[in-house]
Amino acid sequence: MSNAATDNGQLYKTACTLMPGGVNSPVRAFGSVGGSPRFIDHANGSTMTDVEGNRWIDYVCSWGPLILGHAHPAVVDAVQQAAVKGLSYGACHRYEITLAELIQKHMPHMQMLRLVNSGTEAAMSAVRLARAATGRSAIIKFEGCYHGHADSFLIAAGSGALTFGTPSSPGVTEGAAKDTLTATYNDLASVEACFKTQENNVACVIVEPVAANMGVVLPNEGFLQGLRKLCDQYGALLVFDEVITGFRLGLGGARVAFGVTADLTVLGKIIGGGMPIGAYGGRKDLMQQIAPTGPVYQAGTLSGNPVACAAGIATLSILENENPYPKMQRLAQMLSDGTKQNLNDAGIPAALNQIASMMTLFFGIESVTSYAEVMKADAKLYGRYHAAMLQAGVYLAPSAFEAMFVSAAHTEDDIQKTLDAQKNAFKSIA
Ligand code: HOZ
Repeated sequence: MSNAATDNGQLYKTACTLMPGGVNSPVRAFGSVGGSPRFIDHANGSTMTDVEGNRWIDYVCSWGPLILGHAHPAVVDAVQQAAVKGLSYGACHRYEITLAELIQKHMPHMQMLRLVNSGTEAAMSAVRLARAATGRSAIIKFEGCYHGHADSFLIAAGSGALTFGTPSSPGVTEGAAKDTLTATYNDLASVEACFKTQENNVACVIVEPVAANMGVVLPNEGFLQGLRKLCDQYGALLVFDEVITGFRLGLGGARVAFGVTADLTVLGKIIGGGMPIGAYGGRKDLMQQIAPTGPVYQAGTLSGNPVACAAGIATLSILENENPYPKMQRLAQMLSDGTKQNLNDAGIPAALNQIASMMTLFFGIESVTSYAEVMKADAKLYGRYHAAMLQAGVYLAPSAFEAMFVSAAHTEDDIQKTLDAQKNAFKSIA
């Protein structure tokens, strides 16, 4: 049977006959960095091992959910215990209440929330609610920000859409495109200009408080506060997409990190501890407009799945009880300081954007605070760097426009090994 193959090349060949590009999500393909994807056999702590026995220190961490590392024993145990009690009920259960309470404890502005199956679903539902609540149809999003693959977000989108050169995807209707206004991240004047084009018709501004899908780009001082003000001035809702930043910047997310409170917040990734999940929530008066208390329809067979909730509860409980944030911050700092030193030694110009345990290295440019600067980064050089690091036992995102994550399972030894590998990688690409 082909799926018993222990050869990456053979598996990729078979996968390509079955799935577009051999993958189930474009960002997993190695097209933009050269080469072909590795097929993972197992993963544990900070490492992943492929079917050929190659082992890597992993900084993708499943694109963010694995803040505790791969297969954390307490999370696996919680999943096993939940699974034997039933994989899905399509009915109410206690796990969903416990998870909602845990989220709300740290994000009290999510006065009510709804659990769904992915970040895409959560973002698309939050925007539907914003439109219904305001009676307006347009939304403002930012170039290079990614909110999942619903039609209205695939305009100037980040992540795989940017990596593979289709930031505005075919298949999105003119109507959907017309209702999505795009502004420039960190540029409040561009947001105000969008508001002015459709003065009384903007339902919401949706933003990643720290952009992380065009690589990590930090909000300038006052940017998020400025968005809050503009939304209030023009009667629009502010939606924070915290699918990546939620429980990554700290337990309280962007509200605590930046002191700005959104009307609606979108979560995913970490709150499911590696199982499929998403959530959206916010002001009670808004959330009560969701069916069945209100007329705004949104539903899901597997929403609030008990096994996913159990993984999320275990993950958030560990984050709360063990507080690994200072450790992750220290390791991320060690990685970022060491990387800057290595870049300097190799004479490679680059910008390194870091916040908490997430970062992105942009080659060929000194500083990156905007989408325009992201687009000036040397993605080809990143491809060569990626290949050299993969060869040396470090698994980085196969795209120049993604975040790299340090988890609580990474160790000082992992970081030192990474920096040693990087020294040689930089020499080979300089
Ligand atoms: N936000 C993730 C990457 N930036 C999405 C992962 C995916 O598209 O598979």
